[in-house]
Amino acid sequence: MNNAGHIYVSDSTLVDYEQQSVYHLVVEAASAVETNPAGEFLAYTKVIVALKDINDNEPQFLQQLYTTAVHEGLAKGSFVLQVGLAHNTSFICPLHVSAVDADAGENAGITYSIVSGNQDSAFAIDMNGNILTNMQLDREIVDEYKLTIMATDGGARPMSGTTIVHVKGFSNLNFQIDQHTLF
Ligand SMILES: [Ca+2]
Ligand SMILES: [Ca+2]
Ligand SMILES: [Ca+2]
Repeated sequence: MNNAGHIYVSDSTLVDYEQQSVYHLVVEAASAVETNPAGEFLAYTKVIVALKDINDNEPQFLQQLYTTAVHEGLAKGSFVLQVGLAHNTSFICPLHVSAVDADAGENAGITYSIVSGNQDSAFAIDMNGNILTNMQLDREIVDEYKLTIMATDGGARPMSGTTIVHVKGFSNLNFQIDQHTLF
C-alpha cells in the first residue's frame, strides 16, 4: 500500500486464486506527526479483496489410459462398457472418462470430444464423458481403436488435456470379464 491509499499487489507470484481467493485486510491510517505534534491519531478499516479467477489450469484426466473391450454388432448409440471393481466385486458400467480442472466457473467447465483415432466416426462421446457406439461395429473391418479424447475448458483462452481410450478385443460372444485386458 502506498501513501495515497492505493492497495496494490507487491508480489503477483504469491497471489493465486486456487490457493486463496479472498483476503481480509485491516488498513491503518496514521496522522502525520507534523500536522499534529501532540501525537498521531490512528484509524482502521477493513478491506475485503476478492480475487477473480483466471484460466491458468488445464483439464486433467483422472487416467492417462482407459482400456476396454466391446462386442461387435451393438446397435448404434449403445454405451461402450467397462468392468469396474468395488469392494472386491466386479461390475459393468458405461465407460466413462473424467477430467478435473482446478479453476472456477467457466474456466473449469469441461467439454469432451474425440480428436483422433475415430475411424469412420465409429464412436461418439456425450457431455458426461460416456463413450457410445456411433455405428454397428464390425471386427472384420476394424478390430481395434485408439481414441484420443480431449477435455477443453470454457475459458476465454481455452486450455485442454487429453487421454487415450483403447477399445479392443471385439467378440460376438457376451461381454467377457477379463481384468487383465481391462486394467
Ligand atoms: Ca492459479
Ligand atoms: Ca481451466
Ligand atoms: Ca485459476
